[in-house]
Amino acid sequence: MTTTLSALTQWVDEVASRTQSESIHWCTGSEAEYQQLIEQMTADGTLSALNQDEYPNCYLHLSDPTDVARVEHLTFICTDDQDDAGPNNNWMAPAEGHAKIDALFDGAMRGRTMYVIPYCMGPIDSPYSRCGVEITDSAYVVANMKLMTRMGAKALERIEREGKFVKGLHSTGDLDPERRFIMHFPAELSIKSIGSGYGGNALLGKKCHALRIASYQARTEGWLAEHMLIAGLESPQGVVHYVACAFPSACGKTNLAMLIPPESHSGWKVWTLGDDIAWLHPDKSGKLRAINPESGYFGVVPGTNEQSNKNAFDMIKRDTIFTNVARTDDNQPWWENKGVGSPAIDWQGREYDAANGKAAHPNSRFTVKATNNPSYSKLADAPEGVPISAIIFGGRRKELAPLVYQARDWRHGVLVGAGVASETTAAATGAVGVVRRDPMAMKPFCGYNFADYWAHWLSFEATAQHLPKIFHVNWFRQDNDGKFLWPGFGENLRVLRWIIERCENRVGATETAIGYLPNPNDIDTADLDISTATMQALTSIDVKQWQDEMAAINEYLESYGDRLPEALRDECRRISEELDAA
Ligand code: OXD
Ligand code: MN
Repeated sequence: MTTTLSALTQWVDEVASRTQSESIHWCTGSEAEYQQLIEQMTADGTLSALNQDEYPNCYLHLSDPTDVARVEHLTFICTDDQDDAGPNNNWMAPAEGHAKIDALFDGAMRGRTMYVIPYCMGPIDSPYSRCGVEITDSAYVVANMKLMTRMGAKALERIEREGKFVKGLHSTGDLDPERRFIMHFPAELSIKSIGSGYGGNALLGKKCHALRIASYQARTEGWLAEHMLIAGLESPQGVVHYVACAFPSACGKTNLAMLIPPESHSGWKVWTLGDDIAWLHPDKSGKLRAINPESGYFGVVPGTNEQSNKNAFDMIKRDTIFTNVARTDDNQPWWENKGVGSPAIDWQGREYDAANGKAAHPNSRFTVKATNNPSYSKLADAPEGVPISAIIFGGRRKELAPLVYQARDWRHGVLVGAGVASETTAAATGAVGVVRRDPMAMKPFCGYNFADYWAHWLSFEATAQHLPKIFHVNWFRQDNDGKFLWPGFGENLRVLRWIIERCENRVGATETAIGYLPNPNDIDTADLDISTATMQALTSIDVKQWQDEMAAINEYLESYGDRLPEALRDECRRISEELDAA
């Protein structure tokens, strides 16, 4: 397979000559190709087969121990004007960025095969989808891209038809963290990544294309590329509402997207459309419609068990690539809080010894096709996407943020999103558990200046008539002893029900300075072991704490200077004044 598109041939030739690759493989995306890659990687030690009786078609990859998460400090947005990248991004001038990274690509693929992966982000025939081509020297990346995207011949046909595609160049290089960079050139629709073979650093369709480059494209084209799960909530009466939820990395998006209704909610169903990324487009009728650009999940493994996420637990029992988990003595994958089995070999391939720390890396992952999910929604393949009733922001906050509240309107909702903060997790390198601002859960992923991004969000008020209602949730409130106040997981459906009822104007709420809070009795807690006092605590605000929070949000927003939309400044002032008056 080659291509009739001369821009693509020319780029492939240029890369081959710079990187000195030994051979070129054009990926067809066929099952046979996938199996051949798996065989090749099990033969050369990149993968090892797991227990095929218990985990058919499952394999394990152990990455370099210095290459286990996204590297935000080595991720750059290269725009002519530094202000276009904004204080939320590391910046380099495009010429400097190219020069720096091209020098690392010189000869980087000597002796290696260069894979050309045409892919489509989104249903292959959707007008909302966008295509790209990733060139990589990693067979592991090819296999993951096969699971995560619509990859191969059909995508190439679309690329040839459209003539436009995002160029993603990747090499694992020598894995030296000193020679590792992830660079984005939004104006050129191009990405260059070297020195890592891990997740979002290397599977360029995901964070690099579907969020950083896409958010930039979406701004000029009038849509939104967001770090959001998409799920359909079906009531016993058969009414389905679709919600899009933005939570920072490793805050339970996958669990929520695959939620299993608790026994008390028989008749309810949750359908998964996506667990990480949503592209939202206003349609002709003024509604926002969502597609999931991905076709698979790259999910955090530790903590996945029969109770927390049975759908995922079952889904990853076959056809899954595991990265950096431990193994039992009969070669089954193992991770902390799996609930069964015990580790024999840790994620670094050593005999398990508790003195060495966790058996599975906290950011160990599964890669699996979305169609393996028992709650997979066929509408995930619908070219027109699904209409979104509610946008839900959230974060991991021990205190302050109530279980749920609703923004007054779109403009206030944009402020609620801009003010999202969360405790950091193992999904990125760096300290864990520190509260940081993560507006719209997009801090690591917005491809341009946040101030312009908020202005873009605000602009929808003028163009779309039936915008979703906006909410904020927090499943992670703790008491003074560090005990979670809310049971979480499947029980979160109770909160989602309140959200739907609000969307249908079927339930009242208490108006406060920060938005509409549920009357505690309106959240159904039947069969839950939760006291009235706890529900009161979860559905009320501490005015003093919120005054401090608004001051902190204001200070954060002001750090964006003159580009900060005046509407956000006004919203902030309004809320602070109302808190002062309360
Ligand atoms: C992810 C992340 O891998 O957000 O989805 O880090
Ligand atoms: Mn994510």
